Amino acid sequence: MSGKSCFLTSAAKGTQFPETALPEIAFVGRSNVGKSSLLNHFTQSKKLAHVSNKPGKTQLINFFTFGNLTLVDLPGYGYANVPKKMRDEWGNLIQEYLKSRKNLALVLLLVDLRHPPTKDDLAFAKWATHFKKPYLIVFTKADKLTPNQQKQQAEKNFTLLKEAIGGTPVSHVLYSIKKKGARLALTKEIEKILS
Ligand SMILES: Nc1nc2c(ncn2[C@@H]2O[C@H](COP(=O)(O)OP(=O)(O)OP(=O)(O)O)[C@@H](O)[C@H]2O)c(=O)[nH]1
Ligand SMILES: [Mg+2]
Repeated sequence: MSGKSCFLTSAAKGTQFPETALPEIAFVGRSNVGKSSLLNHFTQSKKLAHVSNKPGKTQLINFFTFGNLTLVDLPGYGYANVPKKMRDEWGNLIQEYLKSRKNLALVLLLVDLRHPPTKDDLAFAKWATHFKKPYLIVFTKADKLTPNQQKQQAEKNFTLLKEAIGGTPVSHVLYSIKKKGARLALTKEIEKILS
């Protein structure tokens, strides 16, 4: 998976979603899990999406073109001290997105490998099954654990997520923006699902 990447547009509501013909892959997960970082690393472009130490950096839906794909950076959920109104707006926007994008081919659900999935991760994983789109769990920040810990954590976290999802088939892959091999492993999984 390669090609030129460029920013397409930002959307705060459905009417601002761009009309595109390419297969689309969305990145979703709690705030600070590494969505924007993964997008940059995966497309090998350092400044495509904004990365921040401050959770909640990405508040809009951002669309990018990458080769013959559209990649979509969705705003993160579950950061602390968010007023209910904002949480509801987030839910409505994501719902509108997941419902309306005809070319949406895959949802990547990012979960921090180091910690058990949060209440919000589990709730989202379950909710996402309603939209009947293929999705893939990506465990991020793998470099922060030893190879042994990575294996153990991935098994534990994946079991919890699968329990939340019920019978919907889903697979998982590990990712780290510090490891070159991560891109290849994710590319292979994506190609399997899109083929
Ligand atoms: N060590 C390590 N740090 C990472 C990795 N991925 C992301 N980070 C760090 O995690 C922090 C958050 O990354 P972002 O990519 O901004 O996270 P996000 O999910 O886009 O956050 P929001 O836009 O707030 O939803 C940054 O400090 C990144 O450098 C990784 O694979 N390894
Ligand atoms: Mg972001």
